[in-house]
Amino acid sequence: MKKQNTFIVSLAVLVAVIAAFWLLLVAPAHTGNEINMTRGVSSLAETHYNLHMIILWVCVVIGILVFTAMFTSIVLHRKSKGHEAAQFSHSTKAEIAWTVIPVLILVGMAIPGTSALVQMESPGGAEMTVKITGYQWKWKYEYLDQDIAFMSSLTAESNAARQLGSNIDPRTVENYLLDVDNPLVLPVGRKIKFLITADDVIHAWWVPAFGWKRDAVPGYINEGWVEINEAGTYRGQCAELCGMDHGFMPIVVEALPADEYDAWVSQQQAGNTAAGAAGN
Ligand SMILES: [Cu+2]
Repeated sequence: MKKQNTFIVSLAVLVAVIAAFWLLLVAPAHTGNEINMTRGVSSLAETHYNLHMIILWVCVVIGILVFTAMFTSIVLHRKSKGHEAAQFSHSTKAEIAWTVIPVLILVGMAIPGTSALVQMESPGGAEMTVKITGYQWKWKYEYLDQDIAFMSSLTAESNAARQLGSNIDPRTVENYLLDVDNPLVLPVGRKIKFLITADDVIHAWWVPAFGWKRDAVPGYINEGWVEINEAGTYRGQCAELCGMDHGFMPIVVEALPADEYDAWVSQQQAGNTAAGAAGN
């Protein structure tokens, strides 16, 4: 009988371990749906993902140990089998153990956590700086080293479809409410520093794939940085309730390989010069 009970507990633990592995690592490959946290595309997002995995596995191991002990006690040492509860009321050894062990675990988790925080707040060594200003309800991007500046607002298609009585089915609009007229164009593989502020109320600049968001506060300049690993289009939104049209100020970042980005910069600067000459 005892053997059978041990077998049941071992089986339950094994099933729990397999389920945890499957949900986290195997299921996404089969279903195409990430159950786990998404990986993002920047070096910071990678750091956050790795930190998340370390903490997650610490939690999984603790969970397995605690539940194994609990179910083993419930099943194997139950009263109906003649087991009696211990009568002691104090154990110095147990108290030391359940103080020291959690402290060691917390310190162990704080080390990679602190290093990630320091990395987040270290925009030094950036190769270029972009100033981002939030307005109700659009974004302004200024490339401080390249003399390029433009506004980025919701596309006309999304804007038309969102109006009451427009009779446009939003489902027919591609990237409805997530598309802008002028995306922020950035190079891949270069460290880019952001200076983030706002002109009217508090906004927040957030592109989930970059792994962070930052408030845009009038009168303050917040810093952030990104080093994008993969070319592509990344979307985000204002993440601070900033007013009536808060939901209509999306963010689109076009990440280009460095040479294509340089070509884009030259093209923009040529456009600026031409516009300047026409203005004169
Ligand atoms: Cu906003």
